[in-house]
Amino acid sequence: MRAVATREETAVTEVLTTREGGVLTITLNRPEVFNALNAATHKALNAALEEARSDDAVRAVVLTGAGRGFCAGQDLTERDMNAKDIDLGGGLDARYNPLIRRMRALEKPIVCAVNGVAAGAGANFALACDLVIAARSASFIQAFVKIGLVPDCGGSFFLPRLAGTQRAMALAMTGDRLSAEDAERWGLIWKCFDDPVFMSEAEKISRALASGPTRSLGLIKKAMYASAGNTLAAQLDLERDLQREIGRGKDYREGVAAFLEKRKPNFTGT
Ligand code: T3D
Repeated sequence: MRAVATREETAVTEVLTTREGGVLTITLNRPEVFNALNAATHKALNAALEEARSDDAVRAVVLTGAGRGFCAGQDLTERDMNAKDIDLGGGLDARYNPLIRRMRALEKPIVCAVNGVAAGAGANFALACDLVIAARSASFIQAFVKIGLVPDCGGSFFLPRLAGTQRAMALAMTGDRLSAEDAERWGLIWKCFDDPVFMSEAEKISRALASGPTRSLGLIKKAMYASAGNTLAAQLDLERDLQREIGRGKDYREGVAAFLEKRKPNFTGT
């Protein structure tokens, strides 16, 4: 089904969601604090991801930030620094880790459109997405060490795999700012675009994904992420199983028919 392009905006608080055709755009919306994450943001972000999961009309998701920043990580004003026992692990269990798992498990592509600085959990939220693009002026900071913490939200998993141990270590230990151009060069992100065309490029990419074979995109995600913990033998078995499953879908028949008829496929995501 190719959804008719309608523009509909919901929510006016910490997270904005916009629907256009099959694309759900989720915008972190606390621009005055570079979209730092507070409890309300977490709640709204979870709700938006649940909408993306449960609604078949959503076939691609874009995550971006309002204003100059993408996301400055945990809202540091929200923590009670006078508490006798500070248990940051509890917050990760309750809020951050389920979000990262939810993003990775979503069987639809998530494009992260990094519009500005991405720091701390904000940087690692970006890396948890499936395709990461950035405005040329954006940057990535593993800010944790600057406040005496360690990377979380999967940073210590994603970084060494994407950039190699040495670069990952340096980013985490120094908390230095990495430009979008270097992030692209190092393989942390897919591409960066000049600021004036960045959002339109993000729209182009997400529209193309939303008219793609959605189930196949979901299973591509599954295969790629499973490979990190698999042997080649296990991965070959997984690929066989996924191919068996996807080969029974309508989009495969449509893809082959379109190829043979020399026309563009009309994928329905089924
Ligand atoms: O607590 C737990 O649950 C553990 C989990 C932790 C996950 C984490 O994310 S820990 C890491 C937290 N994040 C940071 O440490 C980043 C802090 N922010 C910065 O380093 C800088 O603000 C930026 C590099 C992001 C941007 O720098 P700059 O110079 O362009 O802007 P700025 O002036 O520092 O920030 C603009 C405003 O946003 C400013 O407010 P003001 O002074 O205009 O009223 C600043 O305080 C506010 N802001 C930025 N980041 C945060 C924040 N407010 C609250 N929390 C923030 N994280």
